[in-house]
Amino acid sequence: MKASLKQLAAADQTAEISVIPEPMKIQWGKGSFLLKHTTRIFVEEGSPEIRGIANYLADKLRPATGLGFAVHETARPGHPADSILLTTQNADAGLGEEGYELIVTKDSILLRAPKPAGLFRGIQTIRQLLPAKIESRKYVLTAAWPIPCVKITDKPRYKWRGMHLDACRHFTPTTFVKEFIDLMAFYKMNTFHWHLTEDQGWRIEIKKYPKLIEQSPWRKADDDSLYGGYYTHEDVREIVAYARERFITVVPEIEMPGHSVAALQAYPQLSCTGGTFEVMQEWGISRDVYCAGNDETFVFLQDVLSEVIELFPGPYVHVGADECPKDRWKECEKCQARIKTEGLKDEHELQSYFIRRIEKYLNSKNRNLVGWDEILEGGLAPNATVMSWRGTEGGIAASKQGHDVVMSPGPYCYFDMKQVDLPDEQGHNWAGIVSPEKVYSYEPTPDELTPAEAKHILGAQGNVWTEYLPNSNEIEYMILPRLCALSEVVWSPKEHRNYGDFTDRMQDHYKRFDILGLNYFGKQK
Ligand code: TNX
Repeated sequence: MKASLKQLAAADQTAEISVIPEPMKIQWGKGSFLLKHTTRIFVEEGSPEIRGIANYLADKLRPATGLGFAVHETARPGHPADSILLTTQNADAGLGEEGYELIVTKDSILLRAPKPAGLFRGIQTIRQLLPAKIESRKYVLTAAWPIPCVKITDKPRYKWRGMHLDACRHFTPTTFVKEFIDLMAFYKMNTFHWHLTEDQGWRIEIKKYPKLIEQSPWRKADDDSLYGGYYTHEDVREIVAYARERFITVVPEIEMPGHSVAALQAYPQLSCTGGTFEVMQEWGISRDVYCAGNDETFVFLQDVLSEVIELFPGPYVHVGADECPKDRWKECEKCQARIKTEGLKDEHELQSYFIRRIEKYLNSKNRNLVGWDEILEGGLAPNATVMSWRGTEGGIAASKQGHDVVMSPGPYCYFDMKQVDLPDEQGHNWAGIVSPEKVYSYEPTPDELTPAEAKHILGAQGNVWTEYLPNSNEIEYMILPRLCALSEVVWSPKEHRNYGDFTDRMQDHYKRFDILGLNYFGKQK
């Protein structure tokens, strides 16, 4: 078995390092670079983006150290002693979009990457090489801020390293969405899947359909008061920009044809029965869904998507498509007429027709459609990416058909499930237990795929459904440390994985969570 990071450090008499996700390659040096009041940060000349990354680093280092960290531009490839240089010059192109090389000597630090995103990922490594107290937002009186001498060459194993957040079952304020994104960034995750519409609440402003914010975000609470919230266009732009600065792509999810009662409450003419409806107060699956025989449904959804596309520049739009009961369609004249005129076999093919029609629209706007694995039923839309949640079979089938896949199977990636089998453990979803160790053991690329099919596995994602997670404290508890475990699954080389070593390294991260006041599984009360 491979020696753990801790053993290697001990053998080399260097400082212990606890980087998560574990880098691809580490060579150990002796001694440390010390951050001092004189330490400067240099960036190559003429790149505002890299300057932005340097400012992010300085902002992270300043509060605890109380040091200035002036950021300077330099035209020279080398850099003076007592400095940190961020550069894309002379970088190994083989490190790709997000890889980097970090060389720490007693004199200086060189962070080099072919692309700015790699510099940003490398900065997370620098942060994690520093003592845990660097996370303090208040000044810490300390003798020194050492960064161990080391040479790290690193790049991710998968390109979709995702976290999903259901902002619908309970509205999630933007302050917490940012905290969630910060945690993703710290663990080098790069895709934030934002679940924005549901039976129990519609959470995104659509200017063309004002009732979607006047009515659809609000459900009756037990005391008859209205409970909910929504994101304005301005809020969305702020979150997208915040994520962008952290090299995280936001994938919005607009659910269709099911999980759409909150929208139908405001626009009941888009249902098969005509309503009336209430924004759902209970969890579960509704039989009332968008009518697939009514062209108005498609006009509405395309209008909604056109505003969504304006707000989210990323290449993907998720359209849900999970858990759509076919009861209403079976009894609806318009849906039955559509089945006839389109020559469809049954209601599954009608769902497939629905998704294909939406995909055509999204593709015409240069966006890719993502859907939960139910989009396989009745035939896949030609360019769709499949998110496999009901186990891995959907993902396997889709990749065999030449479609891209994101793996997110319940037994490994559902962070709304309990982490241990204790009666008072948080998470009330299903009967399953998804321990951090279970997450850590996950292998996103199924054995049965050929190398060509395996190329379609873009990566994996952790899903946070919030039926039983009403606030940020509970969400933190559910994602920590499972997010950390998943980050290593999707970033680090497969051969490096060692759960004992991971839990050792987590100890340093728990200290950081304590300093940041974050809740987590295993926290001493
Ligand atoms: C199934 S996973 C759902 C969600 C629920 C989740 C947990 C998926 C695509 N759909 O609507 O929140 O189970 O109850």
